Amino acid sequence: MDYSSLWLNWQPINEPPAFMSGICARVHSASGKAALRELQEGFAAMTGRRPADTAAGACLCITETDAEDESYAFIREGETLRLEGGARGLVFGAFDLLRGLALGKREFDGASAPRYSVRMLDHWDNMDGSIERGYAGRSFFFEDDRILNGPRIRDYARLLASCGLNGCCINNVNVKAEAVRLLTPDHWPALAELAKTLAEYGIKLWLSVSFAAPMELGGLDTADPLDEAVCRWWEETTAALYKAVPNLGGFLVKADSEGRPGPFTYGRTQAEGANMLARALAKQGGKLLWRCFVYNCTQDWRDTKTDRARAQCDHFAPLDGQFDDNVLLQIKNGPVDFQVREPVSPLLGRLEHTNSIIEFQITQEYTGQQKHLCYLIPMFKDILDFRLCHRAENDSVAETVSAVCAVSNMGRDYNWTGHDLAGANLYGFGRLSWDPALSAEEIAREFIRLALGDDERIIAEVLPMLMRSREVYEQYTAPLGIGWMVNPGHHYGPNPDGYEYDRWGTYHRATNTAIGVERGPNGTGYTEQYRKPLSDMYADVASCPEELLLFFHRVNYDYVMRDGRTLIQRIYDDHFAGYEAAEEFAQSWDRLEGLLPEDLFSRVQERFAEQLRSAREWRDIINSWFYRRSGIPDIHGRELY
Ligand code: GCV
Repeated sequence: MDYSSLWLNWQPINEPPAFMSGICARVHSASGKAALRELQEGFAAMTGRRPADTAAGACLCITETDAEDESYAFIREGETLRLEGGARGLVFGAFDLLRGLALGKREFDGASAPRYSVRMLDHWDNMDGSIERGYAGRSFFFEDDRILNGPRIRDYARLLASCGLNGCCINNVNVKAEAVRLLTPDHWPALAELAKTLAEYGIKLWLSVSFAAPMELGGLDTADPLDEAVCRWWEETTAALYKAVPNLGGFLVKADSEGRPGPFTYGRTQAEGANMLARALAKQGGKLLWRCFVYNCTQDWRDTKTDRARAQCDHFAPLDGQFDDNVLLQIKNGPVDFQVREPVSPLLGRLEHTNSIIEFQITQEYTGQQKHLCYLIPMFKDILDFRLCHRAENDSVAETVSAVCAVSNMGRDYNWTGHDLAGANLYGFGRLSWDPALSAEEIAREFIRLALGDDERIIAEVLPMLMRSREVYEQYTAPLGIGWMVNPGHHYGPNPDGYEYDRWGTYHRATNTAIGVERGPNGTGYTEQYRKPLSDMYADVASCPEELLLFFHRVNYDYVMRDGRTLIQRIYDDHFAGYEAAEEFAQSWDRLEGLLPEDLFSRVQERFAEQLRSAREWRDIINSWFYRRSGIPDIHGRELY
């Protein structure tokens, strides 16, 4: 096989329970049969014996019910275990059972259902096979403007289902070139085949579409959402598409964002644009995911009134309640763009009557591009647990959103995710999407044991590394929520002024005495977009969480932090400490030589070497840049250039 099986690499287990000796199956659908096949093959790998096809004696009985949802239940009957669920439920249940067995669990009982009904990966794949912000090789969905299918797609579906996901949007939200034509019958037979492969494992196919498609494909001279011919074109196209590809989840749209077409061109609101498409989809039982990443990306750096962080709330909060039920507003976890540290998007707490889907990014665009180790699940947990204060209780992000998605980190590389340990982000996102109450550490431990090896020595090295990795990455890159400071375009490596004189609205506005944008009531007023008491907490520099100090406030370099250090000293200290921690990671990994497959060991070893090189570069460039700006030396006399 020319790709790894990640966490689906079942190994022999100790003391297999009696029910593993046989399987009695009452399944009829393709998904029910897929679940059965997974169990047969999984049991065989774990016990060394193919389970008997039997109803007698201790066995596993799987029964497919008519339930449409994704829930399943384990019921114990003496030495026999029953697994019951609808077609899709059985798939998730089968993987849950296999995972449990592989992790040493022997007793199975009770029901399980996912927290969200939409749990998906967004791929930014282009039909020429390239991937926008892809760090794991080319697309496995597309090549040469064609749709691919086959064993790798089937294994992709298995991977998604086995960690709890149930959907994927296969093409880039920047819908260009051939991808516009996914809405033409030319591509539907291949889409239908792909949808079928995915559906076997309970995965729904979604498509990104261009808001201007009626003009690009339909020969109309407008894409105005209130134009009758435009509405008709979408309705007819959507109906025909669903006829050809019945299992479609719906559409994902990036409109009026970074040059993409949208309703603003016609003086229409985001709600008018979204509802028009949603109505075409509603007739087919489809949903519309409408992205809120709408901001002015041509801001002049001299314009200090416009604040990109405010944009999404400014555009969407006033429209709360105006979106149809099958619209989910897709909101990035932070107000700007997937930086290593951002506050939670205030828009999440401003929608009382509108469905929302939170968008995470597991492709590591700004977090080391799968060359650096950065386990993102602790950060996702913090975000999901964050209380938005829009109601007295049940006000966490996890309890507020109706769905979750993440920008995929997968590609055609042998290990799927570029860095072998980046598989933990994929696995972890899936596990959280099913059950946001799981802890980041539990998930990391599972991933290590399933994907790397069930050996205490491996866990002892890798677990602390994963758990610290985000904080370490944060320490040696842009400090305390200021963000950016990366090379423009590809976004890898340090460049403190890289975006400063550009048009993207991501300024730090550093002078020789201070840095940061003031976002309190006397500044851009961004803090006011939060509910109280959050708005007050963020507005006051004294109560603002220090890790976000430079996101919210403009601060002098000699500002004294809570522990008595100056801001500048904190920046120097973090950068030296972050680099040292990266060194420890590389040494820790080296101790695993001989305990892991040689190819995996050396692939990751190479990544750590690059992480170290890059961390050193970050440390030196950031520290020296702050030193030259401020003229303040390091109190410990370490080398600044
Ligand atoms: C798909 C950032 C990325 C873009 C991405 C955009 C988005 O700006 O750099 O590559 O485009 O976000 O989320 O739409």
